[in-house]
Order: sequence, then structure tokens, then C-alpha cells
Amino acid sequence: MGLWFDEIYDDMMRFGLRVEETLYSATSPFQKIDIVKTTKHGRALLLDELWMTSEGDEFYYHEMIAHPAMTTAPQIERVLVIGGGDGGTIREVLSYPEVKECVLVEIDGLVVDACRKWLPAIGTAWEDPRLTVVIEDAIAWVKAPDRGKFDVILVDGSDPVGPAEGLFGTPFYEACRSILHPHGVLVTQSESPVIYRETHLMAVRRLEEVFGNAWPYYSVVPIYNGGEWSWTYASAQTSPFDIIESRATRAEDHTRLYNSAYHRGAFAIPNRIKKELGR
Ligand code: SPD
Repeated sequence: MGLWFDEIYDDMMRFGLRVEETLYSATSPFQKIDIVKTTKHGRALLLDELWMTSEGDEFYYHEMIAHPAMTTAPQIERVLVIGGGDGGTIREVLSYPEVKECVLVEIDGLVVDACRKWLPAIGTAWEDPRLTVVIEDAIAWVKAPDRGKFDVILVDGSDPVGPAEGLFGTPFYEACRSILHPHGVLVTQSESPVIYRETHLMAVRRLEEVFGNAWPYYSVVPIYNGGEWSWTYASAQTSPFDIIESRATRAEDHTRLYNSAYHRGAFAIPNRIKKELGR
């Protein structure tokens, strides 16, 4: 049988991968961090025993958190990434030459150190001179008075238990709005519409209240329990349907999933969610 690692959901459902070896294991003040070598997906990161990303499937998540905002925001000079300590989201952001500054605010420095060492195939942009890495609690960081305004904010947190819980709260969304240009776009990972439906709906409703508009969108992430995953796009003035085709076409030079047709399709809301959101 060998060694398997299972992420167990609510004592009812599990998603497992065969693991050949544990490469790194530590407990930070915030969480348990493991990097393992899986047979199917190569090296993978777990936080508090939940799958976060893997070399083999990471593009499903990182392309979809980054490109819908990056191809529609009118300006993409200043980008803030919250969480994202594995480096996959900043890699996609920094693939745009229009980006002049990208700030990554991650609460757990140990995650960044471990991923830089053990997941270099995912984090290929750590040395980009446009990047500033800040190890701080983003919930406090976004509230400080001197942050300036951003064009895009991407919230790449873990599940809303432990350190990431506040990343789903209205006060955090309000603080993000205050440091986003009115034309700016915020995208947050908004959980599985299959197994965390209530959390998903709550995030969409809160973002809609704060920004006036919120569009959930959907795709798959093979290593996440439930399979189907969601992100939510919020902006006071910008629509996710106004794709700047020249940017999308350039992104497609390297993307494995994302293209502008996929982007449009991802914003189709499944009926069960549509009804719950009253749309
Ligand atoms: N259930 C896992 C949710 C994790 C979302 N963030 C993943 C981090 C990848 N950069």
C-alpha cells in the first residue's frame, strides 16, 4: 500500500495522494507546514494537513486566481498579493510587463522560506526586482494609513480556519477597498461551492455589500476536496467581462488552462448557487 496522505473533510470525505517521502515538516507559530513528494503530482505543500498546492496541478489554481483580474483591470501597475507564500500567484502576476510593483504580504515567513527551498518549480519569480515580500499579518497591514492605492488585490489565503479566518471578514474587505483604486479589482479564493457552500455564499454576499458588485467564478482544482473551486471578483467600477484581449493573448503564451474563452465560461454561475444569491 505504501504511504498515503488524506485530507479529511468533516469526517465524511477524504482526498488522498500517495506520498513517497516527506521533504520538510515544521510547526510555525501559525500552523503545521509539510512539503511532501507525491507520486501523482510531484512535490506538494500542506498547511495544517490540508492540501494547498502541488507541482503537478498548481496551474489550475494560480492561473485562475491571477488572470481574470490581470486581463480586465484597466491598470495593473501596482498589485498586492495577500497570502500566496508558495509563490505561484506572484509568478503569474509578474508575467505581465505592465506590473511595476508587486507586494506580497504573507503572515508566515516559514511558509515562504520552505517553499522557496522546496518548491522552486512553483515559485519562479522570487528574485524579480519588482517584488517586495512583507512578512506580516495582512489583516493589520491593509489597515495601516500609508499603503497608497493598488490596481489589483489578490487574496490567496488558506481555508477560513486558523490564520486565514479574518481574510473572509467584512472589515478586511472594507480595508482592501480603501486601498484599491475605484477601477481596481479584488479577487479572493472563495472556497468550494460543493463542500463549503455556506462559506462561499457568505464571501460573495459580503463582497457584494462592500464593493457594490461581486462575481463568483468557478473552475477545478484537482487536489482540493470537492474538486470544483471558486474565486470571487469584486470591483466598484470594472467588469470581469471586459477582457483586454491583447493582454489575454499574451498570457496565453504560457498558460496551461487560462484563455479568454475559458475566462468567460468560468463566470457562468451554477443554478444552485445562482438561486441562493438571488440572481
Ligand atoms: N483548501 C485549500 C484552499 C487553499 C487556497 N490557497 C491555496 C494556496 C495556493 N497558492
